Amino acid sequence: MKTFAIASGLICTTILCSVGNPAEAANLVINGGFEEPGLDANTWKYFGAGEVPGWTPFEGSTIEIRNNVAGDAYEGGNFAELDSHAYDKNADAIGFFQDIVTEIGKEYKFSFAYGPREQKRVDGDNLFSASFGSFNEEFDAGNSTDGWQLFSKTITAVDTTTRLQFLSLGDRDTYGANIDDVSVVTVPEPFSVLGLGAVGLVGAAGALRKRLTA
Ligand SMILES: [Ca+2]
Ligand SMILES: [Ca+2]
Ligand SMILES: [Ca+2]
Repeated sequence: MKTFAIASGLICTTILCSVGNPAEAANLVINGGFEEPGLDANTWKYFGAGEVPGWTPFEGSTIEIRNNVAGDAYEGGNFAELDSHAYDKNADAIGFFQDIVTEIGKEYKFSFAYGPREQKRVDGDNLFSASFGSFNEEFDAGNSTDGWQLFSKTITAVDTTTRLQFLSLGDRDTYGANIDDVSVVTVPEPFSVLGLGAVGLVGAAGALRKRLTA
């Protein structure tokens, strides 16, 4: 009876482990939390192309990164403000992107945290869009007193490179939504989950046999 309980525990642990850990899969987004470049506490700066690891501003845009100033980071010390600073107000798009290497037909969980700019000046300051591959959605990060919100969506890749992008919408007044903790992780396929479960069952059965024959 005790041996059976131990074996059952092994099975459950193995299955739970294989099902419950997708969040621990490697983040395919480089610098998803905007922790690079490092900033002194309570300071902010804006950056051009090639200055922020992983991220590229759209032509005419910059990438503004703030370290716990006009809002606290959701993760780490830094976050990005989409309606950045010192950009070309006539640019086609204000925002930034990152191209992710993906596998056609494979599922990916795309997630990020978003929040409103403190001291926002007009309604619509915190509007933005997020897209990843075929997914594209507009968001309103709310009012200046609202906190961080989390969003996640599973998408199936249709290309070997999938663009992840955030665009600032609404007034171009340098005040807009904040983004942090951007993540893209592979979703385990049902087959591999079952496969891992089967490995666990085989291992548990082996442990049970060993106990019974010892
Ligand atoms: Ca961060
Ligand atoms: Ca700004
Ligand atoms: Ca704005």
